[in-house]
Parts: sequence; structure tokens; C-alpha cells
Amino acid sequence: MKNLAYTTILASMFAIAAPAQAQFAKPEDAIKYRKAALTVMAAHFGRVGAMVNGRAPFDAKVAQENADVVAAMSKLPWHAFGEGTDRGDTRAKPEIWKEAAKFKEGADKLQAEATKLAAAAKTGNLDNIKAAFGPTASSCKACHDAYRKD
Ligand code: ASC
Repeated sequence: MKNLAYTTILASMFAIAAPAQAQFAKPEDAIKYRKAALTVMAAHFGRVGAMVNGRAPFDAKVAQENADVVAAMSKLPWHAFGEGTDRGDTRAKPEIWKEAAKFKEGADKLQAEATKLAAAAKTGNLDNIKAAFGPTASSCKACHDAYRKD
């Protein structure tokens, strides 16, 4: 019984860790995956943004839930920029692979800012969220400007 419990715990740990090391069968699967993660991130970031910009009433719980999704999604796209995923249905620029260290720096920056945004949202204070929102948006934009075709 104890063994079964350990096996179950181990299996669920791997299930959670799997996205971080997922190998894709085809390059187009990786492209689809990273676009999906970025799309979900944008949707939830936009919901926080609506409150920050006064287009939606502030609801601390909703802000926190959405910021948590942004922080979780911010970790996912990067391993899907592997070899052979520079072609196909993508606006990714070749610079991503030519400047891999710089690209990773941008990805790390976004994750750090998104984590700060989620921490700010946990305080339940809109001013804290506003302060963290700008740097997060800037880190989205910096990579789009440098690494995404129009
Ligand atoms: C968003 C979104 C982005 C970023 C970027 C910030 O809401 O979808 O890609 O913010 O526009 O400048």
C-alpha cells in the first residue's frame, strides 16, 4: 500500500514536471504548443490589464487567479523553441537561434516579472499590481520587438 502511494506521488510529480522537458514528435507540434502557451498567457495578462487600466472593475481574487496563470504560462514556451522550429507556421525570427543567450535572458526576465506580478496580486492591492504590471508588459514587448515578425 505504501509502495502504491509512493508510486502515485512519483507519477504525479513526473506528470507535473513533464511540460518542462516535453519532447515534441514534430517541429509543428512544438510551434503549436508555444503559441498556445503564449495565447493563454496573453488572455490572462489582458484580464489583469483591464483592471490595471480601469476597463474592468478591480476584483482582487480575479486578479490573483489571472496573474497566477500568467506566471505559470510564462515558464512554458521556451523549451519549444528547439531545433527545426524556426520554419513553418511561426512568426519567430531567426535571431532567436542566433542570439540564444540573449533570447533566454528575455525569457528569464519575463518569468521574473510575471512572478513579481503574481506576488503583487497576492497582496490584494491594486497599486502593487499596477507597479508590477508595467515591467511585465515591457518584458513581453521587448521580445516581440526583437524576435517576432510583424
Ligand atoms: C499583452 C499582450 C502582449 C503584451 C504586450 C505588452 O496584453 O498580449 O503581447 O501585453 O503587448 O506591450
